Amino acid sequence: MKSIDLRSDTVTLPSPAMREAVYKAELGDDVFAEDPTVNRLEQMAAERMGKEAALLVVSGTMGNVTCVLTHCRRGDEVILGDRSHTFLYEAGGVSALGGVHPHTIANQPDGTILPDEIAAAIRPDNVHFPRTRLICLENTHNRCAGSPLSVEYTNAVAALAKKRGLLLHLDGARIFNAAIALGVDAKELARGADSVTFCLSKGLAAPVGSLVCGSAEFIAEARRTRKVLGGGMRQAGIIAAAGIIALEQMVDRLAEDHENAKRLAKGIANIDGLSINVENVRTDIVYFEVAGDRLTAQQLTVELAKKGVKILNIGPGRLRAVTHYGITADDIDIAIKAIREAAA
Ligand code: TLP
Repeated sequence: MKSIDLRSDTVTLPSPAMREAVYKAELGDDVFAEDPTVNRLEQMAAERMGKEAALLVVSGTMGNVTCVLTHCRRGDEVILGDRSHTFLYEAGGVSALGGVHPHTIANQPDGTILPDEIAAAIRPDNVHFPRTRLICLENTHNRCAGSPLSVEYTNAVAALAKKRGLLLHLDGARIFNAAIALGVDAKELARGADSVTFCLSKGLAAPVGSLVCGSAEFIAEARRTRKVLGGGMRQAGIIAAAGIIALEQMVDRLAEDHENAKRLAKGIANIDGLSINVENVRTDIVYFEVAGDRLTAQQLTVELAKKGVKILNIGPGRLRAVTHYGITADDIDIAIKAIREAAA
């Protein structure tokens, strides 16, 4: 029985071209900035995001915490969505490691946080308050249906940040999914941000790594933060080699994942006992709910696992499936059939 693992796009395995590139990678000591493969990947990443420089980090979590700690001092405040990955799923790193105070604003169903609410959350200069320093956005927005945030929206928040003397960080873990869904260059989505992170190890299928991108001055400081976090790596070209292939070969194919996600969503919409908003599915992430009390999300995931299909129960009554490299349209049809049987 073939396992169809839809828990996340992080489960992707490296392509044959990546394995070959890893084998052949030219290496050096990256803490001395002497790994030619890392240097090349960082240059490519900066170029892709329209920034001066980039820094390879281990993970998206490390990228976000590196950026927040580089932008903020202890006691500063960051404004971010209440369903953002940085707030929900990064072990409280910005406060645990940086002493940075999170100020959450309700995420709208489309992943935005409203500019008026951001403006209202910015603290006046008063000895009682933390200093507002940074705004964070997430694109695509994982918990909000994998929604892509538009160029116009991002620019509006960037303009607000600039006007109020704040910085903007973009968690672009899946920024290429957003770019493909919107039909724009990823650069345009990153233009207004002072820093942006994107991940190699999600839909782009590399085994490890994320890139932090920004001005040369910011990246020099971020390099120091990365060192503090223990993230100065040595022959990291082993990681970067697969990352280069990810950028060269795996970006355009994300469109296929989006089509498969839509196919899955349409299939789920026809299954009794489940509810889904098909229109919300615009990238590779599919959320759906169990309707009524006949079946729990937990029962559904357990039954599905017996049929070789893995999805995530993210609780109460809510499930997530993510399409990715290695999952075909045929796999989606098999998964739909399994979900129908399990739901029955
Ligand atoms: N997301 C993972 C889990 O942690 C939930 C997933 O399976 O979706 N930003 C965003 C928007 C993310 O979705 C993730 C990972 C990260 C940052 C963190 O990346 P990693 O896992 O590389 O630390």
